[in-house]
Amino acid sequence: MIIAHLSDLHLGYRAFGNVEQGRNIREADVARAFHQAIQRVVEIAPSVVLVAGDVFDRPEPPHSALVALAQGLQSLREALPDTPVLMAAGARDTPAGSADPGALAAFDTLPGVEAVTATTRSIHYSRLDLNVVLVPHRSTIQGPRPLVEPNPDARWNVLVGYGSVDREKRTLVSNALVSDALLSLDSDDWDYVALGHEHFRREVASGVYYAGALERVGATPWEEAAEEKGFQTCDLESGQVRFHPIHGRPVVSLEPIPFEADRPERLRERVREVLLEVPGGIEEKIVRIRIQGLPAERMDLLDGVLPEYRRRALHLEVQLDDEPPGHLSQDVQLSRRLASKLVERLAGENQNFDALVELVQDCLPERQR
Ligand SMILES: [Mn+2]
Repeated sequence: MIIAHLSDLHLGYRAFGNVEQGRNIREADVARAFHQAIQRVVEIAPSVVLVAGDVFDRPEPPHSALVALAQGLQSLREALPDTPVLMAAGARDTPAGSADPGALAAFDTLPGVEAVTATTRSIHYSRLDLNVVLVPHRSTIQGPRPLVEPNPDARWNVLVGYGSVDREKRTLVSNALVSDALLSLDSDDWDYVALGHEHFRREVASGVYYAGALERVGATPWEEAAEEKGFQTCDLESGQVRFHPIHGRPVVSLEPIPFEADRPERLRERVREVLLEVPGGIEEKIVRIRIQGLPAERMDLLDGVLPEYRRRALHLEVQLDDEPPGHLSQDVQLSRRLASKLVERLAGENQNFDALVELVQDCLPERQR
């Protein structure tokens, strides 16, 4: 029995302000990645399709995002009429007001679709001998703590959840750091755990996976430039997991160019060289160029060189790094100091801040090793 695991679709995501035929180009990219994924799912024909949160990019998605989701669900229904689609809401799908179910809840009314947005839901498919427990974001931030148990009568038990993982305790941690809602991810209990929230695909514990986002929808796409995006399938009988890449818009993060103060005119040349060296060109790509040691008031040195490349790329970001190569930048030192101060202060506060303390500690360079 094959299950498909998608997450972090972020339908309705918009960035960079490039518009084509009235539509934000990145929003169209994200919708295209979703439809590509749906086509691939149709070819694979799994027994069930799981979406582990952040279906939409924000709690009030644009209408175009609702249409994109409805079209995707319709394609699945037509091609795979017997395959249930099970979605658990992520933080992005969850409005702040607890009485507001969010747009995703409307899709819960469709036959063959479960869109779980408020409380944890357990669904048993006797035809498939499968039980799926879906834990939406809201059920982890509002008491009482969700009751999450496998069904002993089912051959297959699958958990779908949204949040961060505490690796030591093997538990799912809510992203609302004030709550201590935890649930066990013990692999003896579950045949597969499908998680959402992290945009990088990875196996966090045996049988516990983040499928990652379908496109580079984070605030810093550069950090995901080399990361493949897509979704995952698992054959529960053999335990074989497969990743299915989705080809979104290319993101290029270029090696930093050191500014030579004694030869300022060299900078334009270097910028041109670096941009021309991009394999396949920069056309229609999202590109970041970094320059080390260029004082912000000397940006005029780049006058005349950037517009041409800005026209060719979808987006060209110029980042000034004041870091001398090989040293810790001022910024890093500053965030390091901030992190230690936060830890000191929060340690004196009440226990609800444990998770926050942990998070800040994780940011400290000492923990990164
Ligand atoms: Mn997300």
